[in-house]
Formats: sequence, C-alpha cells, structure tokens
Amino acid sequence: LAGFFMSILITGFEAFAGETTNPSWQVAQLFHGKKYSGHTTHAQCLPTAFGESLRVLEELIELHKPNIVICIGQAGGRHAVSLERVAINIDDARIADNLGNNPIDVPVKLNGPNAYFSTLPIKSIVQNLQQSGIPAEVSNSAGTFVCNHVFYGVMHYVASYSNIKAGFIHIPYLPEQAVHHKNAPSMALAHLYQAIEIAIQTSLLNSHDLRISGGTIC
Ligand code: PCA
Repeated sequence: LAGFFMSILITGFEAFAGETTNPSWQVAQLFHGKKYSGHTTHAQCLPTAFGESLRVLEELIELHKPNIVICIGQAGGRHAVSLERVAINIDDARIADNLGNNPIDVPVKLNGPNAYFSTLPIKSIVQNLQQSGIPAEVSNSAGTFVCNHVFYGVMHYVASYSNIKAGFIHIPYLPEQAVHHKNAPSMALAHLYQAIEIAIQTSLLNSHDLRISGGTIC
C-alpha cells in the first residue's frame, strides 16, 4: 500500500432481504467524484455477501489508497444514523446472504483479534449530526451479518496503517421502504446525504475524538 493517501472511499450495499433498494448505496453513490479538501471521493456498491464483499473492498483500498474509508449499511428498524463503535470477529447469519451463504459462528478472519474499534471520530460525528438536526447515536453492535463482516474486515485490513481512518455507519430505511414495514422509522435521502457529508468533513478535520458520553446502560 505504498503511495499517497489523498482520497476517500465510501461504500454501500446491494438490496437484500427482499428489499428492492438499499439506502446505503443510494446515498453513497451521490458522493462519487466529489472533492473534500483535495481528497477525491470514490463510491462503490458492495455485494451483500460474506467473503465477496470484502474481496471487492480490499481491492478498492489497494486501488485508491484512501485515507478515509466509510462503509455504510442499512439497519432497518433503527431510528437514527448509527456510528458503529465495534466490529467483532464472527459471522452468524440469521438469513442467507445474496449468494446463498449462511455462515453460523465462523470467524471473519481466522486468528484475527476478537474485535476492532472504529477509527472514525464517532463522538464528534454524532455531536455534529445532532447539532444539524439529524437523529444520530453511537451504536455498540453492527450485528453479525454482512455489515459487521465488512466492518471487521476493513479494520483488519487497515490495522497496520495509522494514516487510514475507517469505520461503519448504519442508516435507517428510506421512507419508501418504511411504508412496507409496520411502525418502522425512516430517514429521507436528503437527510442521509447531509449526514454522510458531515461524517466525511468531521473525519477529515478531527484527528482526535471528543470525550463525551455515547454509552448505554442495559
Ligand atoms: N445491511 C446488512 C447487510 C447489508 C446492509 O445494507 C447488515 O446490517 O448486515
């Protein structure tokens, strides 16, 4: 991974679980080609599949040498933009992925550490989102499906590069998806766009995170 690190990589996912769209790719693609402080943004849609998603993502990191990687995924049922704190070394699928894989209790990376923390300034991002009127929270679990798989995989891949900040953001359904789910919260694409732009700008500006509470009590 030699060379310059002056780009931003944003990823979303294909639709899955019977949905016809995925808000993560709808919002991610809007950033393709945009520039932030001299950094060009590349956007890519990842397959919603264990293994294949990470293979594509690792190639993209090699190709673009980004210094910021923000992976985005749909979390249907969540009411806020969720800045994921922790990726865990486990695949445990409740449903089959888009390629029919259904792993149960297998590690993402054999002999990898149990977990990685996001290196994005998640507290600062949450604060900036809330100050902009966008519901946002720190989340302490990205689940055990393809999103956590990709989150763990990217953190494992960039672990030895202190100049690459990476992390994962879960987003709610779009309103047009939520109409098909009883009592499901949603967020409009314009707000999702604003949220991801704030996440990018905050990640570029803040080398250290804020020390404010984002915890939960069970
Ligand atoms: N959400 C799923 C996988 C793809 C996506 O957008 C998840 O949370 O694991």
